[in-house]
Amino acid sequence: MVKFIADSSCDKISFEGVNFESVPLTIYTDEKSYLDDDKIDVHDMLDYLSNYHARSYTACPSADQWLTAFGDADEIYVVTLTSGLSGTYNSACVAKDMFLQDHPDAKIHVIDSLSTGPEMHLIVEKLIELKNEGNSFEDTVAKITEYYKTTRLFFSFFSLHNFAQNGRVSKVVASAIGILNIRVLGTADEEGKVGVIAKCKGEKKMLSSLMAEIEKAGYKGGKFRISHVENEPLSQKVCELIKEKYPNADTLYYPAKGLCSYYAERNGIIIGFEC
Ligand code: X90
Repeated sequence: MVKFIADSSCDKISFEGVNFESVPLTIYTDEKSYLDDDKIDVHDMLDYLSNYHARSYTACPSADQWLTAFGDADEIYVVTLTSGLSGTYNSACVAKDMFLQDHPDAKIHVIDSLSTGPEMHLIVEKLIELKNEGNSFEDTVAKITEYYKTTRLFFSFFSLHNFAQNGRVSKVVASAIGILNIRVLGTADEEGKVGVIAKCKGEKKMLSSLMAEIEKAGYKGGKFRISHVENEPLSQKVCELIKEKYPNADTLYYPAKGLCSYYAERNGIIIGFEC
């Protein structure tokens, strides 16, 4: 049995007709926690956090959570959040070693996306496609390894507060964002960390910088995915701009789940595409 698994930063609970499972991260304050599973109420979490002024943080899945998801599958593909910012990849690798001790004939491949959200979505979509084409485990691993060198991730956020309070970007980088209608345009860099490209004043400036970056990255009209934190209008606008320039582009947008919503914060959008 083939199984596809991603942590919840992939922003998907299911892929239609596919044996897929999402493994949740958790968002915490000292008072409350939100497990990022199919029952999470993201809107409530965002409201709660905007009124909560003490420390909040997140935690990656435990090896046990991964093991439970592996279940009794014998060909397993796992896609994780970047190891540059989270222990998620590491805990999945620990679980893999434990699983193989008990299931020596199983095949399991863990992919460090060096990214998150929509870029992970693209990797899962590609894995499903490769298996549907009848590729062996070995060929699927070889092909997916090439594939995700050609995908990119960008984002536009109004705040980097939660990144800064968790030490995942420096306070200097985060400063001046969150005031005066400034948005930060950034990317997942080569080490799978947050790369800030520009601080843009206003949506128009952000959109023109974003479109320039997408072109510079080598986008040619392939798959284009956006996960957004309660910002459907902006997602729609970006998809329209993409379609104007690349009429055959395969675009899709959808709401982010808990983990990405926590870091991207309200109105943030995260964009993944094929180059
Ligand atoms: O607690 C943990 O182990 C989770 C830490 C997660 C940190 C990163 C989450 C990113 C969420 C923002 C996307 C833009 C930055 C991408 C850089 C790779 C969404």
